[in-house]
Amino acid sequence: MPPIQSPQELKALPAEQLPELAEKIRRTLIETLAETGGHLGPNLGVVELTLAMHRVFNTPKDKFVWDVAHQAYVHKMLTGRWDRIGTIRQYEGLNGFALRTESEHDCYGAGHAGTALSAALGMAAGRDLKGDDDHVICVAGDAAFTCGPTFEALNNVAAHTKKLIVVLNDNEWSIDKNVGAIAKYFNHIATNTTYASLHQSAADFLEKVAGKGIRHFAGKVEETAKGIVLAASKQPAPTSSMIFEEFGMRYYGPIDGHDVNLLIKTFEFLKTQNMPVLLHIITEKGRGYKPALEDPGKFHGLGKYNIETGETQGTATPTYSQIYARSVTDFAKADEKIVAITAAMPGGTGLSVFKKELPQRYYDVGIAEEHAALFACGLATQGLKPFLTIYSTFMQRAIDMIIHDMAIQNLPVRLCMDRGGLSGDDGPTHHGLFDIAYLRGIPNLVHMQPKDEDEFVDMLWTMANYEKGPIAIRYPRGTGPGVKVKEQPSLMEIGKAEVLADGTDVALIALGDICETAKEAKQMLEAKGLSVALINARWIKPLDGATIEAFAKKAKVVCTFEDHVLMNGFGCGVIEHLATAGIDTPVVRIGWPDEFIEHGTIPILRTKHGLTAERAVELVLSRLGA
Ligand SMILES: Cc1ncc(C[n+]2csc(CCOP(=O)(O)OP(=O)(O)O)c2C)c(N)n1
Repeated sequence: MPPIQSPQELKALPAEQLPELAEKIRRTLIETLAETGGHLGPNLGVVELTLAMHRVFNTPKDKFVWDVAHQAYVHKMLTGRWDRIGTIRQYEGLNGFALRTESEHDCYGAGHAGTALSAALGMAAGRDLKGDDDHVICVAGDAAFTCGPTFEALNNVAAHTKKLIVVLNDNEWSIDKNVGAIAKYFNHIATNTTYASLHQSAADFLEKVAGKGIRHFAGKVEETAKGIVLAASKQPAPTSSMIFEEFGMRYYGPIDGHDVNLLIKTFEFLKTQNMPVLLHIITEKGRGYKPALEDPGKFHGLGKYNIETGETQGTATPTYSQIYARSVTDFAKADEKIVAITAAMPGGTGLSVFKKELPQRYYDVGIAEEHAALFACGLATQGLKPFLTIYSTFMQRAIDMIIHDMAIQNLPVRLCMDRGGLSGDDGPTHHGLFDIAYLRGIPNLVHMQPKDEDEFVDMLWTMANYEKGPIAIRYPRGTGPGVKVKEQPSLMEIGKAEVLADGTDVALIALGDICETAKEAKQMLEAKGLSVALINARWIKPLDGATIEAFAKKAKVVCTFEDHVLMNGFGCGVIEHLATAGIDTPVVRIGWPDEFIEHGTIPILRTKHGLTAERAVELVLSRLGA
């Protein structure tokens, strides 16, 4: 069977060939992602769903809104991008998420969780206002229902449209096992005997769609449904009127999300409905690939793997996330006030170590960064020492909580921002390039970044012992320069930079791991006969004004380095400080330009956008008029 090039081709395929097509899509994904990496498990889980959606609806007229949109690979393949699926997440290749600029079939971009229902509702309301008749279908995973915005949207659905289809793709997993009361609730629905009556209504509605003879078919539906029911639950039944019904949506399900014909018939029915509907489907994350079924967390998203075994390559030196989790867990063993919080990222942040060794002081709150920040504030009022561990890009969700709750009340919450800097292949939705900008202007807050692994642990130790107010750290994805971490960490002096080399012509001031690039620039400038100072800034806030002033006064040009947007970044802080101090030494800056940076490997993107020693040398020399 040749690749499908468009939704029209898919529609022309005889129905009996759909299972074969599903199999082909799975094989393509498993083989391709073994080379490129990517979100394998979620995509293997939505093959039949996506086929059914494209059989019944007509994109781009009809709108598919994918939550997170990490599960949109199959949709990409069926909408003219099959041949490019091998370029996914690579520089100049397909983006790993839905992207409006990539295809007219991607009506809404994403990357962060919990946005789809609100956006889909807005689209439906807009369509209603315009008097159009297209369908809007929102696909959200069970973990999207741990996000505040999803519930805010649910609260409004019934009031704002009469025509919206929401698919709850329930596989029981977020990246890790899904958490909280809502996960339990979905599990009750899926496992409780009351499902039988729900399937009676499934039979009823299918009869309406397909007419007589469907009872026979409905019997099969019932069987299929029984087949997918998980182990019988001893829990009490959920109240019969589902939570979604209370929100004014008609609930259908749960049905087998891998039965493509059942899905097609169901969508044919749902599109006739004149009220918002929610279809609950049960799917398997990693369906069709044993290693992914055995370890759904790992196969949620990963790098290259061996197809036979599912094995991935580890790193030679520990990553910042691993060092973080090991250190904080060790500190917590000696200090019972330390608690760790993650917003659904125990694997990515490394905190699964803390979970395993100190489960009673570990909190996974779900994909709920705003709540996580407030929860940490509450813990801090109780004299505990919360380590709020959230990627820089996801901390964006919690800005108001950081200002309104944490900083104004000066609560000692430790904000630990993994992936501070370019994230690489995930692209613009995931780059951690804004945290300096959004934290720099907040009073009471301390913010820092280490240049290497050993300094990182010293900083974490300093945070563990800091009680005066909120304190933040950013650290990059992956491994650092490989500096060995000493046995006992040392306390650092807050707001004191490290002078790595003295010099009088040029002062290089670098923040974080990009210090390595500054070192290269130093050597290149020295080779041209210049005297070059190198300062490891360490502190974004408070800035070490005295050291910066002293070196700026001596030098003819200052060059700052940061893995952050230049706009309102670290270098801006240096310029601001020097201007206030009346020092007019020119400042040139290395950092990310005022645009959204595409996806690709970090070295490719740093070279393309000028975060290199060569570019620094060029800027410095042109300022010197050399
Ligand atoms: C705001 C935010 N926090 C965290 C993440 C990281 N993240 C990506 S996908 C995901 C889990 C999604 O689970 P679910 O919606 O159930 O879909 P599934 O992958 O199980 O199909 C998480 C936590 C994110 N994308 N956005």
